[in-house]
Amino acid sequence: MEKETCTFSYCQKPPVVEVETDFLIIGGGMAACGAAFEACRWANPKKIRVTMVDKAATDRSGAVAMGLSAINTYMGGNKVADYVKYVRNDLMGIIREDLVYDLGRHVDDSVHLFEKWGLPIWKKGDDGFSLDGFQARDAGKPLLADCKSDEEREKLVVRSGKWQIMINGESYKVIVAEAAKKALETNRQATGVAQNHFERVFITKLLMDKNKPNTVCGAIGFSTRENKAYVFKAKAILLVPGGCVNVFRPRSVGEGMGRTWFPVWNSGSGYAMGALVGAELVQMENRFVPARFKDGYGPVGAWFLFFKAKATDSNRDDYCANQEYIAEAKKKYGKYVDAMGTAIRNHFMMEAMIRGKGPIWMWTNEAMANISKLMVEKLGEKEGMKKVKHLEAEAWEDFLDMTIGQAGMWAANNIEPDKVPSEIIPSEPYFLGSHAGCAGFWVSGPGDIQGAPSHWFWGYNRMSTVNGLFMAGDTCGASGHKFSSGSHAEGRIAGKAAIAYILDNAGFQPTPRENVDELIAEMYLPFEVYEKYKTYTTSPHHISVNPYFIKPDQFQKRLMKIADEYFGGVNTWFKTSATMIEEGLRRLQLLKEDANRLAASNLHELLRCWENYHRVITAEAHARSILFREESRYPGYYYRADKDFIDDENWKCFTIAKYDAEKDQWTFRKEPYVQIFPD
Ligand code: SFD
Ligand code: AMP
Repeated sequence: MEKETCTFSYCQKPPVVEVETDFLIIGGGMAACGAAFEACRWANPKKIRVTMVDKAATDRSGAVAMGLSAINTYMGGNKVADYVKYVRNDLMGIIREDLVYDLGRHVDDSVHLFEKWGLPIWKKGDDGFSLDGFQARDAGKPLLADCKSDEEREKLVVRSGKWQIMINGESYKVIVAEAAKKALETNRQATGVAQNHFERVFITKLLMDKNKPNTVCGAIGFSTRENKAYVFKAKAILLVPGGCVNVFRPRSVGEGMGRTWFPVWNSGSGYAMGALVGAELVQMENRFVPARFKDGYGPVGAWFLFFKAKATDSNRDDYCANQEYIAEAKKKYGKYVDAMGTAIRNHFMMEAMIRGKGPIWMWTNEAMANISKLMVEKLGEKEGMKKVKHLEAEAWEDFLDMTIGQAGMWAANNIEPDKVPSEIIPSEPYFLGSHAGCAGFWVSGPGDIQGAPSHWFWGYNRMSTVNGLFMAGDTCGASGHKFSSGSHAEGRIAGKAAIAYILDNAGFQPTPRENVDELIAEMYLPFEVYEKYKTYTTSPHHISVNPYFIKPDQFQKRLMKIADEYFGGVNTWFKTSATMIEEGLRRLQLLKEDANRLAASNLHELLRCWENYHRVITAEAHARSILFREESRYPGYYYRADKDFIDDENWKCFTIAKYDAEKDQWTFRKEPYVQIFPD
């Protein structure tokens, strides 16, 4: 089919807003807010301009939009080196220990700030029972920042697990965003710029510099509310648009489509935009398959760890303790089975289901009964039951704070979690670098961790292999288990390093190599295609068959079908093979070609077109990385059915992927893994 170009012959040319800044933050989530807060502190005295651009409204954007009920990374009285070991175990032995240690030593400061900014954090009462954040405040419990030692803090917080603490987190994101916005406002006043926070502007591509090789110098995007294109010029960029959802067909189809665990608006922009300018990716074969309450996607962590609920197969057996499954798994995956990390737990859950022992039940009712018994024993009937009622409310709030849909599902299905168990299941795969996954970019480490190879540090912490392009949160690879607090802390680390980079390159004049007008025309191509061909169908306003274009919804379904069936989605119990991936890649190539015929009838669809374009690149990076790595490193997340084993001898290494956009070619290399902290 002939290639389409946009000459604005059919659609209207948008006015172009040019923004000159120094440090551009792409995204408005946890990492972005951390970066804005930290960068402005260093930038303001030097009159360095900081700008944040978010596709949504920052108060409720990103993964924390609905809120959360736990902060999953808080060191407190724990040792940072133990945190590194925990992350290494959970991520099947391959992590950048320098990055993880660096994050661990900084994360608590972000948590202390959250509390100062107004986030209610649960505390232990004088009777040893937990107080929620408001009760703790009313009881005069001190702020964590005001405690004298980590030991004192450790005694105060309510741990759900070793690393997690409980919060009243409905307004978590609003609180974190407020601090970021305030910081940006101080920067606006210090530098005198008219505007430095742009909401509802979707970034589509990064710009590379004409004069300095391999150096980023800006980004382009469009407003999702008005007919306006944006060109940002910047000396350094932090690329933090989160992870990627909806590459794989979700379990929720039909009327449930759109319901997922990770947020649908994290659409792979980071992975794609970084890849397109040649930044090296790492561990893109990794995906996260979270075990979740079925259909509502409610997270299970608080139920497992805090309420101490047990999960079993339908015979009431603990599938993680099944000796037959363990023996079989050990033959293939060796010592990694003993760690019983998140992926391996999934593996055993599926072993049970495949043998006809599904559904898998989480015994929420028994957990609540146990808690009631304990409370009544300790406090007597009246006081005990009062505490139980409060905890029951927390159990509901766990989801009202975080995954409202789950509370809706329970209500709609007549499920009272204190009376009946609920079904859990491994959901569809997601790409992320901040939760129990480690997809992302290969970045420079902090440079001061003894034992880290010297070539893992190239001057600026969290800078990718493209000069001036920094990563954090979901986009910083090989270093998961950051969660919300760690993503914020990592944004701060990267933000500070980016300001140092700007100061060191003070004379740098960002000059885009590309013809920006052409890029804007390309950005609006889906409008041009739509306007040009809309009369070729009798129902142009419907998602209908048109011989000349493909609507984003249809495109997304095709992508999901390819990913699900060929790259190991729920359809095949996450199993794929070299030959399946090769066929999937052939189909993906055709889809990439058809991306030239994506059509948008309004701004919302234009957003959908670009999200899907970003998803396709992310999907390709993923599939090719699985193909390159000739083993099954993450059983429970994915299996190479033709190489269903872990092969430490050949594959205890990082997988580094690089894309050459001009040639449309991917290259791969191995980078040796280095253990820095002892077992
Ligand atoms: O229960 C563009 N997470 C949890 N973390 C915890 O600490 N505790 C929990 O309890 C957690 N759980 C949980 C979590 C997430 C979700 C969705 C649920 C439950 C239901 C994980 C954290 O939330 C996550 O690790 C961090 O938020 C990651 O931070 P970051 O900054 O990497 O991503 P983001 O916050 O999603 O922000 C992305 C931003 O980018 C914007 N954006 N902007 C411009 N142009 C584009 N092209 C863009 N594309 C995206 C977004 O709008 C957003 O602002 S539990 O499961 O364990
Ligand atoms: P989740 O709610 O499943 O996202 O998990 C939140 C946190 O609890 C993460 O740090 C998980 O690694 C941890 N977690 C969840 N389930 C378990 C479990 N069964 N055993 C140990 N840790 C868990």
